[in-house]
Amino acid sequence: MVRIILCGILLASAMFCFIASISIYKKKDRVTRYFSYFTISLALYSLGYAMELYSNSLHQMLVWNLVQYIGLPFLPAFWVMFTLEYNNKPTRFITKLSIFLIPVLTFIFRYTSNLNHLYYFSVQVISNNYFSVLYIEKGPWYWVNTIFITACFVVSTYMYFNLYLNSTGSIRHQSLIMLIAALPPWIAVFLNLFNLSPFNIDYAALALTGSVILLFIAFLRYQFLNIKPLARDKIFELTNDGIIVLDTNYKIIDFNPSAAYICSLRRTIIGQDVYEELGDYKEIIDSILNCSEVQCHIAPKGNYKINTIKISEPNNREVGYILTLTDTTKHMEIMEQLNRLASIDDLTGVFNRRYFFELSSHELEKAKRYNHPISLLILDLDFFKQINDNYGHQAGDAVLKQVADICAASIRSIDILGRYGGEEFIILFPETTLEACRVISNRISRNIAETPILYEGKYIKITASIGITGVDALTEVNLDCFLKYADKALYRAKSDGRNCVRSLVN
Ligand code: GH3
Ligand code: MG
Ligand code: MG
Repeated sequence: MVRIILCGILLASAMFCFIASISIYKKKDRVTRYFSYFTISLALYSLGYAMELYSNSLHQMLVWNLVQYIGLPFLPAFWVMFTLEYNNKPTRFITKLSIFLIPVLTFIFRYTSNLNHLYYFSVQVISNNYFSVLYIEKGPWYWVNTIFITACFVVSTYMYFNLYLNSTGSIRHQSLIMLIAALPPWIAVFLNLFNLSPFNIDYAALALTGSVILLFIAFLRYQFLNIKPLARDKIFELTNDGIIVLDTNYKIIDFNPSAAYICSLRRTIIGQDVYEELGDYKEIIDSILNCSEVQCHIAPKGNYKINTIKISEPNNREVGYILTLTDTTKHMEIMEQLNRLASIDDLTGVFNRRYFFELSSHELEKAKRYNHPISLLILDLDFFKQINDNYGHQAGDAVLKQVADICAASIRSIDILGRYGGEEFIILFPETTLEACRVISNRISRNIAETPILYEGKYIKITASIGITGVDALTEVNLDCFLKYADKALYRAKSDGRNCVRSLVN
């Protein structure tokens, strides 16, 4: 009875291994292929061993023993190859050859054992209450093979242990399962080595089937033997982007170290509601609710772009959400710097013409919408060409800078100052009537005339002519018209002898 049960288990194992091997062989990657070869070798080994135990005569037993040895010698080699591939350590042809050298010789020596007695020295049948088993006097190559098997399992177990120690997250979980799967063969090796096996039976086939079942389940559940999920996990662990995974009930399933850093998360929040745990980050919640991209500042870490995307299965069934947090602090700083550079006149530090027009159009729109007064000034330095001619171009530059500073110091923060042309400046005064503008313009004119500019030990005197225009309430939004009037007023100031302010009403 015990014999039938044991043979039945072994046959069932063989059957399982055959089916497992065939079902995973379709996958093209090398890891799966080696696992498949390992499994088919184990199937042959289990089948041969089951039938050997079931046989009664020495002849029958030896025939089935030969069937075992179609698979058995290659098991450790396929196991090592599988482990190497799983650990992403591809082997060269010469390494493969040396790994398979001993198995091939074991196969040959087993099949020629009667002639050279290298593998089995002698074989006889012994019986206990339950079984007839082969009693083998081992030949020298048997020990070589035993050492080889042990070495293969030591190397594999070591590699899984190493992977387990050096990995994090789900790679660590996976490598733990691989480590556990590498352990059952040790029990068999141990029992065989010290002749401790109950009923003198070799339990290796059963132990290895245990490993295969574990690996096969892992394979089905996690696509275990595929390098892709491992690579994806690595990216998840190492990327600077924060990633938070939610299920459809908005419970936190997982997050990576970057997300932990950005939002100061602890592992204890896994399984908790995201609204409770991240409720303080209003923008993050907005992004989740609308499945959209938002910008937010997370103090003191910086500025982040937050995006939520749905995860769906191939049949479009929604299974959760991925929240990504991308650091945009540097990007924003550079953009700000670029904007500033694009809007400022290098020499004088005031707005350039293009940016002045952009801001001014906006202000004119506002003035029209709220029916508010607004005024404009154009300032042209008098006889500036002579400054260049008398003191040099660089002196002229220094004068332009100084005049820009005087203008800037004479106006309010809401006024917009720009460089209109070579030695012309322009100022838009929101919320300012023409009369108020005239007062400010006179002050600016006076300040320029009364502030001689020191350049290389010499004082340079300069005056400006100013044309202004303005309205108490804007009816028509037209910057061009405004400019035309101010320009005409300026022309009048020039023809009235310069160093004065003239106005023209719109
Ligand atoms: P007016 O009183 O009629 O305005 O006489 P003006 O000499 O100021 O007028 P004009 O337009 O003839 O000369 C302007 C001069 O400004 C000519 C040009 O060389 C000088 N200029 C324009 N841009 C710059 C600049 O960036 N730096 C310097 N140093 N000079 C400049
Ligand atoms: Mg000019
Ligand atoms: Mg001039």
